[in-house]
Amino acid sequence: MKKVLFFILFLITFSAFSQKDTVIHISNGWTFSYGKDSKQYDATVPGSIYTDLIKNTLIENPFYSNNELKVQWVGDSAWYYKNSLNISPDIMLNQHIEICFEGLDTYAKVWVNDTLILNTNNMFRVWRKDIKQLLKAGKNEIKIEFKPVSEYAKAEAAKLNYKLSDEERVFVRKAQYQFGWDFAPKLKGCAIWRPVKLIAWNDYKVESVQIVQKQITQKQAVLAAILEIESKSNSEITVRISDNKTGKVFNSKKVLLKKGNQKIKTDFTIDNPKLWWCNGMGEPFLYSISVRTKDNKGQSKKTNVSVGIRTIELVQQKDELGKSFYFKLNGIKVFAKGSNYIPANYFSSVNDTVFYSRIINDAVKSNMNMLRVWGGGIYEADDFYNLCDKNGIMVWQDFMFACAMYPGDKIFVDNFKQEAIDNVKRLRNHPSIAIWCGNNEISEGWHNWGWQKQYRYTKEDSLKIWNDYQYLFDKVLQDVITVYDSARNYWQSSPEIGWGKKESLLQGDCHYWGIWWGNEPFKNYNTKVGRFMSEYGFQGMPCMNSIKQFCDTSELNVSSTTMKSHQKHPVGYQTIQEYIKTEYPKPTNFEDFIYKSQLTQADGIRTAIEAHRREMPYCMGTLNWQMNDCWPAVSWSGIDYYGKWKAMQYVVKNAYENQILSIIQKTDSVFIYAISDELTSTKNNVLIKLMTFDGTLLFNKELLVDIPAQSSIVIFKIKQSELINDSLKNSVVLSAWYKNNFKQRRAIYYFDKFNKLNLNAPVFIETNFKVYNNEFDVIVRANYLTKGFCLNFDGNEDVFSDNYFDLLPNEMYVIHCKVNSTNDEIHRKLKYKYLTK
Ligand code: BMA
Repeated sequence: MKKVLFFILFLITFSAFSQKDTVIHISNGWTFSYGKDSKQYDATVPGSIYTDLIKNTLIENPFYSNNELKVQWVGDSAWYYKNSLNISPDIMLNQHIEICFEGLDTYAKVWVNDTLILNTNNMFRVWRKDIKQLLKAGKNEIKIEFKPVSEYAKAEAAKLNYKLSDEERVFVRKAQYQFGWDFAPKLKGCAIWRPVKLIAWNDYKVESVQIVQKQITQKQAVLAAILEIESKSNSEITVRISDNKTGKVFNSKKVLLKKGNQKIKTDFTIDNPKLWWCNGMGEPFLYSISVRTKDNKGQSKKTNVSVGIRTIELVQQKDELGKSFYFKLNGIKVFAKGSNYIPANYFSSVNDTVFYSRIINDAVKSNMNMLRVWGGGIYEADDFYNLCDKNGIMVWQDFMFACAMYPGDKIFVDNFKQEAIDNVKRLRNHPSIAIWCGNNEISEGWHNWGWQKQYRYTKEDSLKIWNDYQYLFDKVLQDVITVYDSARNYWQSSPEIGWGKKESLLQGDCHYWGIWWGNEPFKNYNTKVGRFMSEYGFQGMPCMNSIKQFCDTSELNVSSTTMKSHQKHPVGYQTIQEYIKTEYPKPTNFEDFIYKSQLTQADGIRTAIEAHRREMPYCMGTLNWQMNDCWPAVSWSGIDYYGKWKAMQYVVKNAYENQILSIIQKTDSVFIYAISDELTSTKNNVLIKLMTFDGTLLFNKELLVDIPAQSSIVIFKIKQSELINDSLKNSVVLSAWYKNNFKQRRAIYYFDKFNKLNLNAPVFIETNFKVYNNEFDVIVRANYLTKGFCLNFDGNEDVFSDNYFDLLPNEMYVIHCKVNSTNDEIHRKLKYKYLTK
């Protein structure tokens, strides 16, 4: 009897608990049209006007050829979207029915049953409206009109008596790269780019849940759940915090709600907390915390939050050289290794998840622990940060401003303030977010790029523009962070100081563009090392297979219309060619140009990363520009739009291993460094060899070295004259590797530029295969030093564990390939190339 009673009680409690807000996704049934009454076409929501036009075969794909030019009219036109909402009588019983647009890009008017409910002006904001009074049971109509952004930008520009920028983008709160960037086309269309929902609720609404970490020790984490609640009356609710995995209730308490908006705080503790660590330092452990409210009517509302318990702080301490700039995770210094990340897909929508998984997976594979979400892009969707949380990728999060001065009028500032609030509230529970940063390269631009002269500002103009800047980033944004996410670090602008100034290497973060933009040689990376290198980069071509996806075979050369339109840097090809020339023989054809551009890019990035890591702890971070592409293009990326790795990405992966060796020549001596990000000291045997290119051993040494935790030390130093005489300079190779770590690519050093090396073609190159479990190993060996060895399987170069490496004479090198293939197929499809004179 007792059991039955318990069961009935359980059922009642359960059904009572299951009453909650009703959320209806409005994703099906959308259509769009060009003119108000013209023909309707199927639309995908979330999506964008460009992707809708492509799907309906109304325009050609703007990523192909130079179609970008043919579709500019899309961004200059008005577009209309509509849908009908079928509301059931049940839903109408709710006291409130709210429509929520998580992203409207950008100037949209929204009508429900012919009543105008919204007039939007910011792609990054969430737009909500209670529309209960406008709805009826049955069919309802929703209509959206998007106006082109230029109209608004022009009107805003005309209000100022000085020119802020040549670009209209500064007036429009829309992803800045969509107005054209040096890696992106100009396609400034409109979009319902994030989900549209109806939320039906009664009595009270939980607007947001924030989990605050108050104190963390090994024994206990003291946390608080802060619920932002809008209540329609005075009432009582119970707040219960529990662990979704174990069911453990951390706290349950009754609270009185007052009519109106309020914050409810519930403290709770987790004993012996498992901490969240970044990739390479430990497990990124996540708790799944349930925050549930229940009122006297039995109505319950639940929010799940993934919580990573950790402390993360930005440490800036004065020292004898300047000021440190590094992150401490759970009290331990972290050397940040990563990349700058731009939108994964030009036309962002929730479908980005596929792109996100691939990119975060690549970040982990590349031994990264940090990505910087760059300020000319977008605040990414929740899935991006969920994946970063899960995989231990820390995020440097810019706000969406880049490379220009912005308006300071009240409407603009208030609009941005709400954008900042929306996004900070949405993202603040993610343990991966390490820092909020105000903008990309505005402070640097203002002080160094000559805008004041270019736009002929008077003293007053300059003062006004700079004051507006300071107000936006030092006051408005700083206040938003203080109120909504006070525990997180805030940094006004990346970088703090421009790369032309020597102070940029002494404090703050640094974007070093002396190489590429300043045409300096790669060797300058060795000396231009700041405290935290948040940008530096060099372009490399995408691989041939990728290029063929957007370029007709008749146009496979850098002067073709298509190849020119997919290179957005004004002197991009020229710069690549100049740098290739300094190290390599002139490319013989387009394919050879692709190959040598990739090797050149890889050389540069390797030089930079190793230099940054050698200078640890002076330098505590290296984020190359850039991880990915938002469309198929020639750019600084290591991974192209289709996910194909360039040579650079292999270098990045190897150079970001926790332990590496690095060889460098300073004046008359050669230094070998051991660099370790391990949290404990290690003992390693290091082998050092000097060989002629045909394999004659000239010098051989084995060292047993103690490498302290998180350090960079010189383990071997020798005068060049003791190692070789000048006549051997161009025919020997010095190498060093950890004896017990074959995974680790060895450090290789040449005493001359590649085009001066005395290279002969190897007489033989052997390739053997070992096939097992749908994968195979390739074992290669050459009798002569072979540079830039590059394998491809059926045209794909990025299916291997390593590629684009140098083969030491007679060395057996094993490369793993994750392709299911037979011996026979491998024989036919496995090809390789290497550098020849
Ligand atoms: C960096 C970025 C971008 C730009 C890139 C390459 O400084 O912040 O603005 O695309 O350089 O030029």
